[in-house]
Amino acid sequence: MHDNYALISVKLQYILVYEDKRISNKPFQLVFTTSADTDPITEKPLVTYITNALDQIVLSWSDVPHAEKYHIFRSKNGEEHRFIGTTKETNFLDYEDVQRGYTYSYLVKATNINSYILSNEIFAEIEVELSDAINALQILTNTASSKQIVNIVDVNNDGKIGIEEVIFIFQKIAGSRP
Ligand SMILES: [Ca+2]
Repeated sequence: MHDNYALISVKLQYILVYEDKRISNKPFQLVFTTSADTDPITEKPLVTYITNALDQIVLSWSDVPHAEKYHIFRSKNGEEHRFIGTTKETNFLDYEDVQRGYTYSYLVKATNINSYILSNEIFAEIEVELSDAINALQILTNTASSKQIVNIVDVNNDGKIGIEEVIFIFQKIAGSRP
C-alpha cells in the first residue's frame, strides 16, 4: 500500500512538472517514505504540563517507542475534545485562545502507520488571581489604561468583561467554585 502511494505521487509530480514545461531543465525530486516504523505502539504517552508567564500551556510527554507523530486534542471547559495540532516532538505549546479561569483537558495520540494509542487525560488551568478581578473592575468602570489586557474566561460569552466575570473571579479565589 505504501509503495502504491509513492508511485501515484511520483506519477502525479511527473505530470504536473511536464505540463508546466519545466521538465527539460529541472529534474523533479522523488520522495520516498520507506523508513516508516510499522511496529505496533503499545505504550501510552504519559503527559504532564506547566504554565508559563505568558499564559501559555506547555505540554510534554514520554517518548513512545515506534511512534512517528503525536496528535494533540483539547477540550475547553468540558466541551468535546478537538484536534489542535501534530508534532514529531514530545512537547507542544498551546497558546491559542488560552484564558485564565478555564479548565482545559488534553489528550495526546501517539501514531504510526499501523497503530495508535491515546495518552492519559491531563487537566490544565491557569488560575485567576486577585489582580485579574481588579483589572476586570477597572475595565468595567472605565478606569483601566488602554494597555491593560485581561486574558480571563468570558463567563457568559458576550465578548466583553462584565460583572459576571468579576463575580466568577471572586468565587474562584474564594474557592466556592471548582
Ligand atoms: Ca462576559
